[in-house]
Amino acid sequence: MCGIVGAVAQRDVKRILLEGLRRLEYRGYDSAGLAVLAAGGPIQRHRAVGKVEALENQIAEVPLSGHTGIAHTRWATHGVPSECNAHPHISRDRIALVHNGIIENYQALKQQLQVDGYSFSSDTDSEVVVNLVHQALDDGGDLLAAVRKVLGQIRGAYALAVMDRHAPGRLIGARRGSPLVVGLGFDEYFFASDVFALLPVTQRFVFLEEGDVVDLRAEGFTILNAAGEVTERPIQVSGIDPESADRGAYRHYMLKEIHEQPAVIANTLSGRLADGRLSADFFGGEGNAILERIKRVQIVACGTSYHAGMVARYWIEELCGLPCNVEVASEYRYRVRPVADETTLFVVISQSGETADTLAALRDARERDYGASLAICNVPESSLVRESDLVLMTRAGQEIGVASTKAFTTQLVALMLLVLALGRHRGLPEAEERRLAAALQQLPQAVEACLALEGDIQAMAEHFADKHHALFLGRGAQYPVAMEGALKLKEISYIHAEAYPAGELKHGPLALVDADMPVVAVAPNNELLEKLLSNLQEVNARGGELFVFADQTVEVGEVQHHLPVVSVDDELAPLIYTVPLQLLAYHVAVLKGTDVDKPRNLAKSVTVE
Ligand code: HGA
Repeated sequence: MCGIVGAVAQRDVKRILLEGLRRLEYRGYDSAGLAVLAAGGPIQRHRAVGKVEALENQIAEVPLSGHTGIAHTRWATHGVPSECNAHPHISRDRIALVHNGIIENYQALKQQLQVDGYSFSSDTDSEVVVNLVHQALDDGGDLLAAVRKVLGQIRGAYALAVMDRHAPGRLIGARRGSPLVVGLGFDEYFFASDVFALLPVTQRFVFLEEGDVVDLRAEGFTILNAAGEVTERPIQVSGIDPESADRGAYRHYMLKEIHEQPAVIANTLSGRLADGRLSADFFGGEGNAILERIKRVQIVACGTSYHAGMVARYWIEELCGLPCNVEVASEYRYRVRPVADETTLFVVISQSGETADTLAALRDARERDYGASLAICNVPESSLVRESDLVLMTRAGQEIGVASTKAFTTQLVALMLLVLALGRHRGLPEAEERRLAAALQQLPQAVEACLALEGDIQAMAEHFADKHHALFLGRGAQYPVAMEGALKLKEISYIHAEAYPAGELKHGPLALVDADMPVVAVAPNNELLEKLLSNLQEVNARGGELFVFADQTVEVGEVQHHLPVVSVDDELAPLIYTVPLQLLAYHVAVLKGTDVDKPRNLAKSVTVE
């Protein structure tokens, strides 16, 4: 959330900053701004409410250039989205700053700064930082020392970049709790919240660690670690294709990402199965030694990743016989005494690997007596990956749509691979492992078959466009699938949607059912089917309008809308039934005319808690 870009170069940096912002827009899009500096000149700042495009339009006609600059795309935490709350913030025409994160003690600092004569033009927490830097410089010393002093005064989470009118050709960056990378060009250096922002200008990156402060100049950069010592960090070359963010012929990234699922699922499986089983060196010797000791699994995640964890709980318990607990990260991290022991595997799941709550939960867990930590993640360079003992990459490719789709299904694939690995130590019969491995290999085709339902789902969506509420039902491992379907609908169509285990209907939600409450159900052909079908008849009997996605071999009885879904092994049905629900949410949102890829109030990569 909130995207930062900074550049120091021999050439004009305006275009670099704007392209970076466009690539970071998934992190926040309520307002955007940039400030550039040319030697001897004033700080030139422009800010606009709305998307990066609004900022581009604003500066299209303005003569604006500089060799040093910072830019920001905002997801507001403190203060409404408005031009005066947009970053960069400037203190007394001298210091400019962009910030991602939350300054928790900003109120006390603000009061003191006001007493000291500083005025504020925004409601943000960030503005205290820029004024503090100005004050520290006024007290004497140089920009780096001033920023370091201020970092000692603020509490909370930040990635920030600071520019001083009196120091053209220099930026100071710092990170604690929010991501920041350094991009290395030739005689030009950059900051950004992620590598994607900088791919058009460099493939070489340094990933900063917690507490790092960077002095960036056109000739090079210096990193000080949290202890203030000059530190070297490894340079990594990104293998990401700079064009991977292309939407192609698709109307929205979300639709493209839904259709990419067969390919990315195959990618996530690639090289991980051999001779019809999990490949022997899947986690390597050290990983296997860890898994051998595991007697319990604790999964922690947020949002869609949490739903993936909930599905995995059924698998881990049923196939491995291991107790498994799943918890939302923002809850887990503040539990006073979660029960940890060295036979428990602590699993964190996050698409970006920068999700603030999940990362904090991992850091907390590392202080406790867990046996080992495992990250399931889509971004190899992320903090989550770097800080976990074991890693399972999802290989979904860059996901731009804020509503997660391919990241979820590839997380489920990764989790099933984990189940097979755990199962090896837990007596999962070889024949079962082979059956599941074969089913995994069939998945891309099965997902293709679901995608072929799109025309029918598009027609179905018309029944939702004028509704205000919807219910989603599932049983067993399909309950989290129903939750994920409801979340997708909420996120992008703004229709209030709730998910229930179908058996819970009569304990309350049935009271809501009438002709204005569409009820969506997912019905694979398993031992819970008859129970589910009875629940659906309870809806029918009360005049509810049913939309059922059922295994193609199932006779669903009397329901108004029914689409047959390809048969797969029951364990993998959650993956398959997710796809029609994604398409349903997508087409409802398109009919409602919402901004599908950038739904209101949300942003991807939730780096604030
Ligand atoms: N607190 C700052 C930055 C918000 C942020 O990083 N969001 O992800 C603000 O509200 O402007």
